[in-house]
Amino acid sequence: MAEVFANATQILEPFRGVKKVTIEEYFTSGHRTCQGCESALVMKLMVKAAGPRTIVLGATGCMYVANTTYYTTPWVVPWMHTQLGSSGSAALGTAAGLKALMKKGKMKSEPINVIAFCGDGGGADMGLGAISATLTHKEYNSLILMYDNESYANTDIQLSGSTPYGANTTFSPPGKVRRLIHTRWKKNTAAMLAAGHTECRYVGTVCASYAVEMMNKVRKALSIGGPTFIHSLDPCPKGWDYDPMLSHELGELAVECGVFPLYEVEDGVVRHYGKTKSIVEGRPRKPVREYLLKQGRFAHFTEEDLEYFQAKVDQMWNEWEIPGVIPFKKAPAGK
Ligand SMILES: Cc1ncc(C[n+]2csc(CCOP(=O)(O)OP(=O)(O)O)c2C)c(N)n1
Ligand code: SF4
Ligand SMILES: [Mg+2]
Repeated sequence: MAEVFANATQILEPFRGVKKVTIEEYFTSGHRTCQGCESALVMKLMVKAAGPRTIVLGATGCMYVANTTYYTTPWVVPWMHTQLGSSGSAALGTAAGLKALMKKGKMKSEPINVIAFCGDGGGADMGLGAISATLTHKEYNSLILMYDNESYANTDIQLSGSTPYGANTTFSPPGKVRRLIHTRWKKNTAAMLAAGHTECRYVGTVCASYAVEMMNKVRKALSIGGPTFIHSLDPCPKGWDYDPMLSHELGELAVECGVFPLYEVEDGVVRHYGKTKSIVEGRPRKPVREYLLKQGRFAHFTEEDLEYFQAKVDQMWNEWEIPGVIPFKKAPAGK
């Protein structure tokens, strides 16, 4: 009788420094993403961290379209496209399918990583419900990675729930009568998913500018068991309108200015990482203007807009219950 597939995951120890990172690549040449595309780097690091016994499922978006030109693909591991809002369903269905096949003895019983990625449009907006459902099914191991380039980039940079306040997109072009068309604050997606799914064992935020940390979070998410979620902030030269050589620097600045905090929530415990941790411990944040004014999508910002943006970011660090993560506060006693 076939061995019954339990909830075993691969043992993926963290890479202890850049020199220990494995050299094999599972996302190679054969894609046609823009020069300086940070999301392509995220794909490469994500699957390098996961290793060869991995299935990758990808929702519609730049990382599907630009990576699957007819007759060519950069994916070395098995890869499948799924509908724009379906990264959650694809992750859960694939994990459940593998488990059933192994249980019936129709395939060898072994831990196989299941990773489903989605963009911010596919994850923070359209696919949020399916991701939420998947994060409650603790008997199936999978990782959903949301690569956040802060727009519906593939269809020419429409604004999403992840687009920053005031940014110029094809749906929010600044005009003479109204300078700012997009005046909603960006969703706090990772923390929302962590707070709302108390049995999900791992939620983390990453940025490929901090590559080893990013890969180690992927390895932890795949090893811990059950469904997990990672939110990656990805500078996008086309949508953010900057010189492609600045991608790495902009990722660093997003963290150093406190716009994008790096943290994880593991079994209900929040841990800040790297420069975010230093900020929590008192290191001054860089002014957000250093980050915003390097990007053409904020070129119309006035001093007043920059001050508003700075004040909102200050609030995250000075007033939130858990800095940069959880905004709720308890009402004072008796109120
Ligand atoms: C249901 C559905 N609506 C619209 C589209 C058209 N569409 C394809 S890719 C895309 C943008 C997706 O944005 P995001 O998830 O942020 O990924 P990105 O393109 O930014 O990588 C859209 C709207 C689609 N494929 N399916
Ligand atoms: S539009 Fe942005 S996310 Fe899409 S391929 Fe170009 S750089 Fe990458
Ligand atoms: Mg996007």
